Amino acid sequence: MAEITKAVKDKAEEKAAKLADPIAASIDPATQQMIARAQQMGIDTVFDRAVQMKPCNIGIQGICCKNCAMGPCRLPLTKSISEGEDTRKGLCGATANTIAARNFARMVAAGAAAHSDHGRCVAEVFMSAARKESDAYKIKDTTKLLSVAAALGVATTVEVDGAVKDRNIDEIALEVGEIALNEWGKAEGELVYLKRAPQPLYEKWTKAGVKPRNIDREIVEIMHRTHMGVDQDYKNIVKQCTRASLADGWGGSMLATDLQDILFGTPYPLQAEANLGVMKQDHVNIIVHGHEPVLSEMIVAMAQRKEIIEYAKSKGAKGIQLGGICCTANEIFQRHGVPQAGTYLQQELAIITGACDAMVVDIQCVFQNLANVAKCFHTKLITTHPIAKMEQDNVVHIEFDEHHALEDAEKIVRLAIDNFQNRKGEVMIPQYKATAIGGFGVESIEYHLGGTFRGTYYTLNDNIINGRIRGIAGVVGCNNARTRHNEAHIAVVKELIKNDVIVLTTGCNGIACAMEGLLTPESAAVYCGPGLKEVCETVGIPPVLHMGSCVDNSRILLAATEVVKAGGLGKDICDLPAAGSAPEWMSEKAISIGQYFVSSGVYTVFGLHLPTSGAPVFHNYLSKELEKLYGGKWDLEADPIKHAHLMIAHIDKKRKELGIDKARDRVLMDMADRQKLEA
Ligand code: BF8
Repeated sequence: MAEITKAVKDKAEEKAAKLADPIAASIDPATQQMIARAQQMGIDTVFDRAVQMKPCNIGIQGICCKNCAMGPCRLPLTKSISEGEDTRKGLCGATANTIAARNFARMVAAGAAAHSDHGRCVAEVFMSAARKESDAYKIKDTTKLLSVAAALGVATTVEVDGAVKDRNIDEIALEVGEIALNEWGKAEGELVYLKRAPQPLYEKWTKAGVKPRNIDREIVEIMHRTHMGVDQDYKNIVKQCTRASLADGWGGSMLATDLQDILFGTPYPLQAEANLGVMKQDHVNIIVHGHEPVLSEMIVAMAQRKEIIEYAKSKGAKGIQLGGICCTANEIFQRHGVPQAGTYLQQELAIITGACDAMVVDIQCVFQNLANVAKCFHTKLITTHPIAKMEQDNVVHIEFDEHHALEDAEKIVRLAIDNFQNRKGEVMIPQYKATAIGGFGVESIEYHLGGTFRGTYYTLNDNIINGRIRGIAGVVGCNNARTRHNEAHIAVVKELIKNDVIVLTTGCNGIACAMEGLLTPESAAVYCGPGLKEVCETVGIPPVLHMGSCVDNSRILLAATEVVKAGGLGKDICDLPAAGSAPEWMSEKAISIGQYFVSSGVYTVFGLHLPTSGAPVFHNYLSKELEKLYGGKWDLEADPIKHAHLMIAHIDKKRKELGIDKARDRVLMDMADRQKLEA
């Protein structure tokens, strides 16, 4: 007995001694500094936990089935299996393909649910604004309202006595809200926004029978099909993955983006800063973390009020400094220029500065360990969403409701201010931050690269055709503690822009690029190939355009559609010299995004690994066969340089197919040239 106790103790001590090497854990000096500080203070972070706990080698390959109580059934892939006949099966007989496809489908369902439930919450707040039930939320961007109304089939004019007049804005807003909310559960038909896609893509979806009927139904159907003993054909399961993912990209996420823009303003380029160095020692620091701008917008508004700033000063602070983590950071950065304090993997580190007076969280990507870290400091950790609470007793729950949103925001901000004087111990804010320009979207790209005069994507297309811009890449997604923080994000993006590929970024890749200084026009001279550099310098844009949060990947779908419409680059998204990437993905949302990019015609490369590798036939279906249906396909490459070159090779292949593989400039001819031609 004594021996067992000793062994357990030794194991615990050995585990405790195993800490992350800060330099190996992140490329970012601010992150390295905070990991080291946490270790000195005896506080564990995700980086240490990643060293101490290895992932399950079977789960990582997608071949563990725990969908019934006869299992979990684990079907490890051995060398002999991959080379010979695959006879693996679970107790019920489920093959590795069925199991991996079911697991993959459940990831799509969870990801689509997360984005779409976020969208639903925004739609409900939108309705309450349209009904004028809330003082806090108003219809802010009427231009966007009118364009969304048109996309949803809502009339924007009325005929009165034979004359056509503009319809009342409030009436339009109400109808937009009703139609939008109906998209989650309508009994018949298909999602309205599918028709925003290029016609050939819409026809592919029709032919394949994958047009989503309503958002909720497709997610529920995945849960049904993957229940024990239902769908046992991986191809049929993938078909439902496509339906649910399209319900996310062209449904829940797109509605979230549109309605957020109407309520809070469509982003236009603005400047801010990024990284933990944005926190200020002599200010009340409030970190807003999560996803729904419904919450963060109110905190931003409240923190700017004169009486609130005075209150902060009365407590000895010089002011209030807001900062964002995760996609909330992207939301308030793109609309207000609020600094981005950090990526997903930096959430614990913001508290470890000792200067975080409150961390306010809502939904998604929030570590439960924040509560344990907050316990070591004075930080108030405040949950705000009814569906996302924490069990730890040091967490304060202030439930946010659109009917009293400003009161809730005031309570939260005052709590943070009151907490300023409770700071204990030394504050250490890493002195690293970078300037970043964000706020690009479908509308602002049209303005910058097309001009209001033309009002199209003409200039962008022209520069792709003449070869100055080789192609377009959407690089998006998370950080993952199983790989060095930000290393692959930055390496992939730098390799792409070096090769004249313009990058559209969202999510934590957007924050990583901001921290690296890639979101500035000046970075073009340092990192870009000559063609992209010339375009960026002429137009005054960064080579990496920040398009917002993860739900805003819908902006990338619409931007790609605008490029198709502008002409000269094929008839469908799959014809474009374009590719997608998620170098450090980790969340189920990323899988849903990947699937809707692929099903919209985009060649999409993920880093790290995919939960499909244990079922090679299923993996091949995703990485080869889907292209025949939709023009897009999955790929996997962990090495960031090879990853970028897979994308570039695809872009070059598309350029060749379009007949634009040889760079050609438009030639200005004088009379002598013309006479030569005529001769
Ligand atoms: O939705 S990129 S780590 S923050 S999941 Fe999460 Fe991934 Fe960051 Fe936003 Ni998106």
